[in-house]
Amino acid sequence: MSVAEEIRAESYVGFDSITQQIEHKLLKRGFQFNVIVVGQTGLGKSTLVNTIFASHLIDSKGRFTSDEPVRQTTEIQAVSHVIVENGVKLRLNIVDTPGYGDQVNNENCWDPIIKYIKDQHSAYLRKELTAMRDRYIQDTRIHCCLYFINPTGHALRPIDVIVMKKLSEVVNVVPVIAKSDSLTIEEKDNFKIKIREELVYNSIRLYPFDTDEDDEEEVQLNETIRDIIPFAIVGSENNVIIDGKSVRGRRNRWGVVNVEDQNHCEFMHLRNFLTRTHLQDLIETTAQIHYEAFRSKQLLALKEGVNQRPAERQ
Ligand SMILES: Nc1nc2c(ncn2[C@@H]2O[C@H](COP(=O)(O)OP(=O)(O)OP(=O)(O)O)[C@@H](O)[C@H]2O)c(=O)[nH]1
Ligand SMILES: [Mg+2]
Repeated sequence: MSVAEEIRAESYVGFDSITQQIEHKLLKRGFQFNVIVVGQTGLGKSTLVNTIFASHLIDSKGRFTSDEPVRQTTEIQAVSHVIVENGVKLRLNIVDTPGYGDQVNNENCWDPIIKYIKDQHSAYLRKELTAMRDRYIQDTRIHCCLYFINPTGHALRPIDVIVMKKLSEVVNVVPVIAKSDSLTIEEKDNFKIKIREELVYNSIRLYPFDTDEDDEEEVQLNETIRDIIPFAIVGSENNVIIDGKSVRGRRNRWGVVNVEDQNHCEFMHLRNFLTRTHLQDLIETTAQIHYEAFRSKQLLALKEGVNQRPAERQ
């Protein structure tokens, strides 16, 4: 050993193992990821939840093949599964919501959904503020909201604009074109452009947000995802046989849509986006942007309440 090497060996403190320590701790605890699906009735929200859980993420558990037809969802309902991959544990929670839009008066039909999202923030804040707070707080905050758009091929409906605007104030919103098997390739491409234009026109700020950090990798990643959003998806409750293999799909008179085939729809892009490329970022932005905004507003209101009370008494 040379002298220089000897000195290096002696002065080696070993703090570079911190990454392994963090990793070990995180892996043991696992990750919690919460998604909500929102949109007008009958656009395939419940079907997509089932499709996501069935698409190789999880095997043979839950209601993945059903003989019963899907029923209209009547209440906000969470479905949860733990996925383990190479020793990493992910608890995926998908919240299904009742669709709206079939009432004569659809005003404020989105209120229960906004309330649900805010309630999760409020529950988290309450746990954070208790004197004996847990070292690890169970996280039910919604990290991503999939917003279902009717595949009309024309434009967004006024109700979509209103609801997306409201939602984008409290959660990361990612729009998807529902039942995209009903659009031709050209119609789909034009519809995407139209939707993007309308979002800009109505100043609806959706995920991913521009960061001030100029991390080249992140900028690149967000650019590619912006080119795809809104994801044109297809969901299915049933398996079909293609080339002897059983896959999630929809059989029509003129052929079969394979949900997991990237030439047929963008379901796999959406799944990769959620579970591979943007999982951590969605969790982080929820905490740093949406929850932080909620938290500071609540704490400020609390402080004002305390300051006001003596004055009120006079
Ligand atoms: N063509 C086509 N039909 C679909 C697709 N996804 C779902 N469907 C069908 O659309 C109907 C409604 O699907 P649901 O999943 O119940 O819709 P929902 O959005 O949950 O409806 P609500 O619970 O009322 O809000 C069902 O008959 C599905 O089989 C799709 O991607 N393409
Ligand atoms: Mg439903």
